[in-house]
Amino acid sequence: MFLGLDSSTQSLTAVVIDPKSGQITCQLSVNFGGDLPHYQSPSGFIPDGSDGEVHANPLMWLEALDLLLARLTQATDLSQVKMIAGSGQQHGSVYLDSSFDTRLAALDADGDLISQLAPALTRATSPIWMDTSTGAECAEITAALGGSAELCRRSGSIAIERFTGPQIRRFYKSEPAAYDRTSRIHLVSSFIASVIAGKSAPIDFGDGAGMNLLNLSKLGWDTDLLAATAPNLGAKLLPPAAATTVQGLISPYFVRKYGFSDHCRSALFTGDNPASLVGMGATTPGNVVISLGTSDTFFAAMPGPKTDPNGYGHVFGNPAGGFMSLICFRNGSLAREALRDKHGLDWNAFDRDALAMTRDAAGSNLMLPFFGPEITPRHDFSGPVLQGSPEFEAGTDAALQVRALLEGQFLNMRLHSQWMEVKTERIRLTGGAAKNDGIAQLVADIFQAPVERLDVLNSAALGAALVAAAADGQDLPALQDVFCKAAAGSSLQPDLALAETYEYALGRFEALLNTQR
Ligand code: XUL
Repeated sequence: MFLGLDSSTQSLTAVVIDPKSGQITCQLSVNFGGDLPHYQSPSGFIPDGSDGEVHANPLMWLEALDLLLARLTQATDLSQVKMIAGSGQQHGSVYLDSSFDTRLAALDADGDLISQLAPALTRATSPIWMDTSTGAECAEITAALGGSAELCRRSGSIAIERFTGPQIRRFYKSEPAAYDRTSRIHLVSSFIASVIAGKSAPIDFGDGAGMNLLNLSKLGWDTDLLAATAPNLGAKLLPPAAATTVQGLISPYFVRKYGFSDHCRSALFTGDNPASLVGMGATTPGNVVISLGTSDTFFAAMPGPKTDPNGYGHVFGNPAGGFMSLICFRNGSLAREALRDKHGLDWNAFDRDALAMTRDAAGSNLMLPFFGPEITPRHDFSGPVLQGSPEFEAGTDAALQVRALLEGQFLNMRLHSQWMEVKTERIRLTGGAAKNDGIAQLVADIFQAPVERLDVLNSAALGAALVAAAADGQDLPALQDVFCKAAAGSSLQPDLALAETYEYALGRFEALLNTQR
């Protein structure tokens, strides 16, 4: 059996898989807000930070680990687990002094993790991916590198506020003495991996690429980026490595306390998005995952480290080898909800009926589907921009606006993923709105590729369990065929007759977008 752990923003989740039976044998979560209310972080972070700061208490993640494993012992026989791997919310960072590794090596199973590891923290709280406080630091790092294009070419992304490098720089500038006392900086993923392994674990290429510090073509820390970020930073990071690198036996703490076998080993942990790519069975180029949530995300495997010349998309390491893109669209379900509420519709009338009623109008009316500022493309929209028939523009026909909004969202995705130069052969659709057949068919038609939907609940934790199995020598594609199957009857083929319609609409959409810049 293999255990995958995902330390996300709101919860810590375990998925246990048994490749022999092809079954997920156990899934359990600890919810930070609900299970650990004393951290006063109802949504997994400390509310009301100033200046765009969003931090979480790393001790909460450790306490969740003890609690989750205690619960797992009631649900499954942990002595059967051969390998553990995991994932974490990306970009978040943990700052530790030189006692961290000695404390890890000496963990006493009669005590708990928080009391034994808390003294090693040089920063009481960890900035996480929701933090937007580092605008000045992003500008400084960009200037030191001679511009955004060079930074993006090297690291896979322009300087991004939530990325770890700018966050480290802000810490160095605001608390230089604490920065000096820091001997090890971990991501959320490598922090938990270190605790499991009983020694500091390297950051993997998947999560490491979310730091504005990793040189993608060299797969090592970039000396110029390190120097532009903070002094002596290279010494605080272990050399990065592939997610499937085995760390050796897990810490005796977990063997004694939770009944793991003393042969159980651990692999590296990666970011939650790279792990989801594995858990969605999409690690081969040509596969795309579209997740429809508060924000929509598009991620896909890529063979080489190609980067987005516009700097909207990010490039991370793919745990199965090669690279992956991640493109976020802020106006996801928030825009869908705004239009639904504007016309007083319910979800059925919105997704299903409106699309069915307007099939003949495919591609004819255009909407730039942005109800507020967008990041892809980066622009301060204050509302959607409409171009089409009078009844569409006036909003007297709500169904036409619904179709144009949804078409606009997926045309925008298609447009802003072209830089990858990977032909979309299959789309795996996930997230709340994915259940709707009308939306799924629209995605198939606009991308002209088959769409499948998966029943996977915890794609990152499942992906981590699959990485654990791969690190133990099992064949990842074969495992993905078993564990990442499309839900029965969920697959939809594109309507080939609409290929030209949407090709033409794509050009007009781009032209309309260009009028806004
Ligand atoms: C990715 C990002 C988020 C976090 C969420 O760049 O910031 O998806 O990984 O956990």
